[in-house]
Amino acid sequence: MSEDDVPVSGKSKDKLVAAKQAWAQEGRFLTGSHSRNRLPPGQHETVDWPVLDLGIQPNLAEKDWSLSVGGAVENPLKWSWDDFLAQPQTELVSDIHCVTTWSRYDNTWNGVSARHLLAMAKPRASARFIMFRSYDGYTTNVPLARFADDDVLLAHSWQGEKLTREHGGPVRVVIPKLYFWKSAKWLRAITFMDQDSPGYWELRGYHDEGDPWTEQRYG
Ligand SMILES: Nc1nc2c(c(=O)[nH]1)N[C@H]1C(S)=C(S)[C@@H](COP(=O)(O)O)O[C@H]1N2
Ligand SMILES: [Mo]
Repeated sequence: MSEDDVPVSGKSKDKLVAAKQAWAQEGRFLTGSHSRNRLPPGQHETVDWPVLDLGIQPNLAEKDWSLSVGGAVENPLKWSWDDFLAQPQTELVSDIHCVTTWSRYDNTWNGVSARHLLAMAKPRASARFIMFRSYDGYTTNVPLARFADDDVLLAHSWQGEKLTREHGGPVRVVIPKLYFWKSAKWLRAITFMDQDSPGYWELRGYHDEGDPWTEQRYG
């Protein structure tokens, strides 16, 4: 009996091999709480939530906060805190992937979906990119298609509590499918643009798009 003469053969053996290969790729049956392919390459899971910013943490009372939406849109907006809370509210759960290699699973966010903001502001057909501007002077750019994803929101709460000042309260952006530097804290304005333009980290060697799944860390 040769090595190849195992009890399964032909088509059924091929199927078994294909299935086992797929399990390996998705980390099936791992005893950890998450399958391996939940973690992008080069990342590790953390349970705490690190704080990363430029060292300025604006201290904004809700009454002093507003969001301006302009540029290539049919309907420019300016929302006060009360206006923001009067928009339809949404809850989304997602993972954070920071370019400094930590990932944090299962963050519950509450706020206003990007889809709703787009429906209200009505970007012109020419709009392809957006720039976020924050109260600390930070900026970051994303393709409009990334902002239009169904898991993107402007969040005021995390795990059922108001966002703290250090994590970007009153309102921050959350774009789960990009590295977390794209998720602007202390959001002040959103500008729709026909042409791309780099933000703070994009001007300093970081990738223009920042997809963690293809390790778009540096530009
Ligand atoms: N306004 C503003 N937003 C920002 C930053 C910043 O310095 N200013 N840092 C970015 C970076 S590099 C990361 S990793 C995340 C960190 O968010 P956290 O401090 O809530 O973890 O915010 C992003 N958004
Ligand atoms: Mo970051």
